[in-house]
Amino acid sequence: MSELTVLLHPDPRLKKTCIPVTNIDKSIKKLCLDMIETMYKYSGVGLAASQVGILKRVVVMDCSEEGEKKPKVLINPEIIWSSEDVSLFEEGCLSIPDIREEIKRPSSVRIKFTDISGVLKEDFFEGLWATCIQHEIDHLNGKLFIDYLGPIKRSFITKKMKKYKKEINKK
Ligand code: GNR
Ligand code: NI
Repeated sequence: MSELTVLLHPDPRLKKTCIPVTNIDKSIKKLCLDMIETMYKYSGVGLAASQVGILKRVVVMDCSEEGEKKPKVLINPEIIWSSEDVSLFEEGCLSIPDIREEIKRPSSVRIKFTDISGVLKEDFFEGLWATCIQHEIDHLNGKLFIDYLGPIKRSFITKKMKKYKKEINKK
């Protein structure tokens, strides 16, 4: 397995709509394993393929208790139902390190997706799992959690990130 590089905002690839996976071949399976490794390495609870520069509709997630390790692979995930009630969660993103903001989203969702064996499945998510899958599907559609914030807050974060990227490029 190999660890992948996580793209940092702002990056044009994080704004792109990812394309559906039509064939789960060896390269997709390797991508999933590498994404799981990368997610754990950076202590994330989810990762979308666009965050590692691959513009395909692939998501990995693990919101289980620490030490449990129950990674999920979701290919072409789609929300087929979302609850009327919403909840406020403090979100973070591996592509926007050290920024945390409260975002309002439906509390629970039903998802349709293809698993790593190519089987079409449905699953119900609530709590952090529900927040996370919505955050990841947004990534596949070129949307970041900061896009839910007002323009002033968002441009402040983008400015801070540009500065941060300049700093780490100097090292
Ligand atoms: O690690 C992550 N934590 C998190 C916390 C609240 C809501 C969403 C997330 S996803 C994030 C990892 C990430 O950037 N996934 O795209
Ligand atoms: Ni993210």
